[in-house]
Amino acid sequence: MAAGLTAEQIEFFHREGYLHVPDALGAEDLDPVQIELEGIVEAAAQRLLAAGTIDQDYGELSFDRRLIPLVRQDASAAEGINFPANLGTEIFDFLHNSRLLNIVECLVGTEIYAHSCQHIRAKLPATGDYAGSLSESEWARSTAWHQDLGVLLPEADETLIVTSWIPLVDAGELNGTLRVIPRCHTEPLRRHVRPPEGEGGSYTVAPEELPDTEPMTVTVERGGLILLHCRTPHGSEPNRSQGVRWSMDLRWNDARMPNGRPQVPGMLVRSQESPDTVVTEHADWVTAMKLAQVSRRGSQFYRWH
Ligand SMILES: O=C(O)CCC(=O)C(=O)O
Repeated sequence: MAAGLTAEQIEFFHREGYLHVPDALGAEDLDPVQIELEGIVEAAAQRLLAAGTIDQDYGELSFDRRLIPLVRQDASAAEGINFPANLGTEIFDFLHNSRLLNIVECLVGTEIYAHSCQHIRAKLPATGDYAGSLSESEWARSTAWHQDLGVLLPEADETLIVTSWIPLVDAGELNGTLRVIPRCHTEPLRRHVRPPEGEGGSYTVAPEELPDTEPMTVTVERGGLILLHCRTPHGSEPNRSQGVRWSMDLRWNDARMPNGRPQVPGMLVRSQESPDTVVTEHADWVTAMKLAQVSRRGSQFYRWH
């Protein structure tokens, strides 16, 4: 089991702009998060069964299958999975996971802020018919090339924000694992544009600004993770497998630095300087997140016009 990162891994991250860490986490770290997600899917199935929009609850299907027939009949089956709908106690605990934070600390230092730009993704197989407007939502799509700094405000330009991309199932080429363009993170931020009308999605690197460097497809087994520099272009292909590609992308930065998303609170999860201000109460996090959903309305989220 990895305890932090080795000097070689840290050097690789700073040279390449990403790092694959196999066996970073164990079942004891990931299973509670998965069980909580299974509970969210179960609750959605029972709600939709009662509402009559699905024909059965598909409770016999495994974690990587059950959501597919549910969403095919009612796209709202996936609504409770991602932040801020999902503010469960297990994901809260995972944001404080000491194995994960030991790794993160090697890159961002001892004052660790869990950035509010974070996602839990159930990336569904891209083939087949889905109900409602699912084809326009993020669940069945590829993720176009972008730099995470490109979707944050310029106040974060001097901050190292590290993404930890953590699959809950084995992730490879077939189910649309992460792809990265290495060794671009020391260059200026590339211009981002909105995808063409009707394609939906967030800002992406303008096509003429894409680097020539060959992208890498990073295969990660459950328990492994990918660390990404916030200036590393990355994206993913559609999920062409028969199962759901479950993953989390959680971001971290030095809490004393601007994080580029001031409208939504993250939380301090580890600190040597002010340990008393680490958020340890789940209820405090939930309250802050719910308040932010109301108070951020109308504020500017992106640097591009
Ligand atoms: O999970 C994916 O397919 C894309 C993740 C991503 O773009 C990110 O973590 O910024």
